Amino acid sequence: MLHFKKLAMVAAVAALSFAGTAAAQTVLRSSDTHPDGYPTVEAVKYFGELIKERTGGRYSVEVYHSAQLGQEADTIEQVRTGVIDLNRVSMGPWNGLIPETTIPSLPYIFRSVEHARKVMNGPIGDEILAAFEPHGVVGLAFYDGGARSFYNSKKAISSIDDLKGMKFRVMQSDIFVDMVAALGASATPMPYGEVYTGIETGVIDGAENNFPSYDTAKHAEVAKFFSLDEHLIVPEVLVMSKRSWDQLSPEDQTLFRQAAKDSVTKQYELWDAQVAKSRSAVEAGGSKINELDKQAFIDAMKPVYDKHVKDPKLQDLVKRIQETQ
Ligand code: GTR
Repeated sequence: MLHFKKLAMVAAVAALSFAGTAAAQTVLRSSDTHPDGYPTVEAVKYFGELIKERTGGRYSVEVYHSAQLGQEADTIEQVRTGVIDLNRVSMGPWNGLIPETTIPSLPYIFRSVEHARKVMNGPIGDEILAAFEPHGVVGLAFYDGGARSFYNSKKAISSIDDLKGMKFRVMQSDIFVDMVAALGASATPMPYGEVYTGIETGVIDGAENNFPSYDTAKHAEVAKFFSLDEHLIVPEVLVMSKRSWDQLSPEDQTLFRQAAKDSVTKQYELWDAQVAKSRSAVEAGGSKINELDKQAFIDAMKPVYDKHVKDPKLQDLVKRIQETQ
């Protein structure tokens, strides 16, 4: 359902002979868990500016940041049923619903952030975007979510042995639970908004995420040890409710898809700047960041692949991603 705020748009009188026309303006509601100013929030705002400009003001976007509309699992239901029009979320919470989303959510599937950008912004990414459509949403674009590493309140992690017996929050997906188990630790799936209190009260020892989330969600205040094992590079996705999408003309659909793609470069720029800014901020705040040898972590992930990549179609996807240079 589109959210019509039928504002009479008084056209700015640009040409002298033009008295002004009235047009219906549709304001699309979009959700994001992150605070205002975060790269994904700003990228969706930028997407909104592009569609406003390119539709002559017929459409615009209002981003409800800071989880105002709920935690990711809830907003995914809202966008699937058409309660909200757009949503920017991680790939993780889609894993139980859309098999194709599990592949870019596998530990160490990407060799680097550059590799992930190349894959997700090319034909393989388009194929994964198309997999959203039978599930009530249209996949518009993938953004960068950087590399995720473990952080905790207890000690620096330098080897798998250090993780034994520890408890980490993960996103709500079986892959992440199995990933943590394969490292000898235990995982508790919980919404992002509960992680700070979870660590503070000792319900969990830590969590795993990228520098911008660790910093802006203030997890750095309660978990000082950030160990760079970079086990996941999970892309972010921008989706539109199929119900809202079906109300767009074919021309507008093409325009929306293009504007979303055009917002990706912007998000990458904002992302790179935010990673550097957040890393400095947490270091200044007293976080201890340590490098480690990743090979043993990579090797330990074999059972996760064996369990989650059984379907030949998914196996082929893994192969093509690994072959992408
Ligand atoms: C962030 C991601 C969010 C959310 C969060 C989490 O990096 O941008 O969409 O998935 O992680 O861990 O729940």
